[in-house]
Amino acid sequence: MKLLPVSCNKDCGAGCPLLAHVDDSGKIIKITDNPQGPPRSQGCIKGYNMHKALHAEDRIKTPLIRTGQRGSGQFREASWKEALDITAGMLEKIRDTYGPTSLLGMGGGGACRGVVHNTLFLPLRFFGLFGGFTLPSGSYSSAASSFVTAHTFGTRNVGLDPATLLNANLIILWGANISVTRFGCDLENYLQELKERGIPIVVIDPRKSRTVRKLATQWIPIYPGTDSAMMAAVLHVLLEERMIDRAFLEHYTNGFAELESYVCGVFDGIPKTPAWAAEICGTPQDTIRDLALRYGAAKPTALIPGLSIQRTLGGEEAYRMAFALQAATGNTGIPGGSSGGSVWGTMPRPRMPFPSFPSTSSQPSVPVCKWPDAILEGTEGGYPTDIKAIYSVGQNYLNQGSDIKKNIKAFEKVEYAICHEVIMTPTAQYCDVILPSTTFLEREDVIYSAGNHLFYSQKVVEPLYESRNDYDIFCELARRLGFYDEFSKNRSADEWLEFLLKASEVEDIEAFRLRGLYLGQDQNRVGLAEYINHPQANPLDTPSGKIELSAAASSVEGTRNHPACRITKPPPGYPLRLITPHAFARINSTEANRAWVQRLERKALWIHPDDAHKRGTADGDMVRISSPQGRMLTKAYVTGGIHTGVVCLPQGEWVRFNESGDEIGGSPNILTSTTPTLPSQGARTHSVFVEVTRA
Ligand SMILES: Nc1nc2c(c(=O)[nH]1)N[C@H]1C(S)=C(S)[C@@H](COP(=O)(O)OP(=O)(O)OC[C@H]3O[C@@H](n4cnc5c(=O)[nH]c(N)nc54)[C@H](O)[C@@H]3O)O[C@H]1N2
Ligand SMILES: Nc1nc2c(c(=O)[nH]1)N[C@H]1C(S)=C(S)[C@@H](COP(=O)(O)OP(=O)(O)OC[C@H]3O[C@@H](n4cnc5c(=O)[nH]c(N)nc54)[C@H](O)[C@@H]3O)O[C@H]1N2
Ligand SMILES: [Mo]
Repeated sequence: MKLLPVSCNKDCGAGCPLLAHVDDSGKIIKITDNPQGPPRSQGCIKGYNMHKALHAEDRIKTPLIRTGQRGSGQFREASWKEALDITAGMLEKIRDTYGPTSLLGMGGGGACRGVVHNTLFLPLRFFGLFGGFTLPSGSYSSAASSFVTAHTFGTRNVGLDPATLLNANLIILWGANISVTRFGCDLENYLQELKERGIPIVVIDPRKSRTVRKLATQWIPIYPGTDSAMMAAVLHVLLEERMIDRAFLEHYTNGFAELESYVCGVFDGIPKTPAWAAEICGTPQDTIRDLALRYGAAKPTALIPGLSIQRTLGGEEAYRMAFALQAATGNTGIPGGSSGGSVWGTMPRPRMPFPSFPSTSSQPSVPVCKWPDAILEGTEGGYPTDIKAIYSVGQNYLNQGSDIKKNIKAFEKVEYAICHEVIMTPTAQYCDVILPSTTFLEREDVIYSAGNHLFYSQKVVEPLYESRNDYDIFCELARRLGFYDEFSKNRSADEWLEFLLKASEVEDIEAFRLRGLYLGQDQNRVGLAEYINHPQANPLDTPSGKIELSAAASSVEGTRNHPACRITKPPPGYPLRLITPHAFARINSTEANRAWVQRLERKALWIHPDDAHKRGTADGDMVRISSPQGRMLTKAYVTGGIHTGVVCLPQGEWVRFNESGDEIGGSPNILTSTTPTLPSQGARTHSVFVEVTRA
């Protein structure tokens, strides 16, 4: 039996340090935590099951070429030579006929975060050298928060190392479901420790999430998309009770006066009181007031937002209000406090370069959540290019992008669609060529984690079936297209890794390889601490050099510069607010089809007993969910664990239709819309309005 350090590198950014237990025949028996990982780190069910995915029967085993209609699922097996020749021919034809930017280069949102085997960076390198492409810009995850973070702080390094949370007196998880979404391999365990020490942990969430059940000392239900209103009301109480740190605001921020006037109702005659917010948020005013009083008294307080609160219409404002609250209470940049910004991968990581890619700034781009619109409408619709081909690496955007019907039309419109995949996803079904990829257990790599560390992931088995590394696939295509030398620099993937490790800050590479862990020097970093400690020496890269609480650039045209509450109410006919959170046992849609994942996830619509009763629906009934975009059938899960007026369907299930055109696979993106939140152009998958009826 051998024990080999590996690292899960799924898109929760946890990058968990794990150990593969390999028997004498080379078979992986199980995957457990690597005891040499960083303090309090722990993997989860996703990583522990990776060997099942590795050996799963339904892996794509050979290259496949489509034979039936797009979406029919009819393919024939092909040799690598044939598949690569066909793919290179398609790329060449597109480049010669329409120019390279008619290719939509979709590199995985982050399906794989390896240094070499990286589904985001490798495609950018390839498409850049190909001559250009149309870039889906921003991310589904965090477009709105990234946008306002940059304008407010002038840096994205606003996170923290979780060890610093041990100094906190109060934790507010605002729409953050850490026990599921992780945001690092150790954050959950630090929060657990705080709970054991008696530190209150408040979770604000429309539903009783796993985090509410495991970590919370208080659950505050709220209507989705209304967080900025509750935050404004909290600020109102803090102002009224003189619990504001005026000196801190004066010293470190610009623009608070405007926000204060807004909160007090100077502009619109509406003071943003708890009574005002109670109706908007569906949360009792006493609960809001009590939260504010405890918040004001309990310094240091760490407010940790989920990304959920910004994947809403007006989600930019929720983040801006959170920044303002933390500054107004003097909690920014101190141990035990936080900036109010995202803590996920928002601190520098150890120096470890990756194969570089040509700058994407000169490429035509479309906001990622509008990719199907860009294909369907093209230059006539005001988009920069007419897209003729899709190249997708490590993503399932037909399913994961909003408005699946539109996505299908977009895939049907292009001349060619190509993907690298591990399993036959709904997106792969719509491709002309599918090139089978390896999983991380089949390759050697270093994994970027969410914290100040790196993980080494040894190759445990040789690539199974005929699968190949994405890197090797690109090399073969680059050879056919005439830029192999530039793309590969004549290095194999393993030679790249060696080369990059030598350029990294890791000194003892062999020890790193054997232990699986490299710890950066400082594990107690708080974002913005340098600025807070020495503001003159370290001004922020903002117009005032300070935290810009009222930045013109982060407001919508025609509105004021300060954070404001932009709340969308359910429109007539669609009275329920649907949220589509991330599921526990899988990452996004990856492996949603697998039996062991299905057993762990309830495929059903969460609905409150009052809402179910109004609709004559009982637990387990089939219900029809309708939105302006589409309709679907699923089972009802009637539970007091969700706010009235809100329903919940976890994202990621694979789309399937019955003969009447109803979605029956459980994929909520049949209901979502590509109309983004502005000005960030971010996805708003937690602002979906629906009606539910008994089917
Ligand atoms: N297990 C697992 N982990 C993951 C992922 C996964 O698919 N599975 N995906 C990864 C990725 S790609 C990302 S981007 C992140 C996503 O991270 P998040 O966006 O933070 O995750 P969500 O699950 O969408 O939402 C977190 C919680 O917020 C609640 N919520 C929804 N809308 C609102 C709202 O308007 N206000 C408030 N207060 N709460 C709300 C949800 O009920 C949920 O419990 O997670 C990462 N981690
Ligand atoms: N309704 C709703 N929709 C959402 C969200 C939501 O909250 N609600 N969240 C959005 C968010 S935040 C995100 S990030 C997106 C995520 O959506 P996607 O980026 O599409 O992510 P996955 O669904 O995980 O798909 C990743 C694919 O990569 C494949 N893969 C894994 N490893 C490799 C590899 O090494 N090489 C290759 N070539 N392929 C590999 C997997 O098999 C899988 O099919 O979904 C978005 N969609
Ligand atoms: Mo994401």
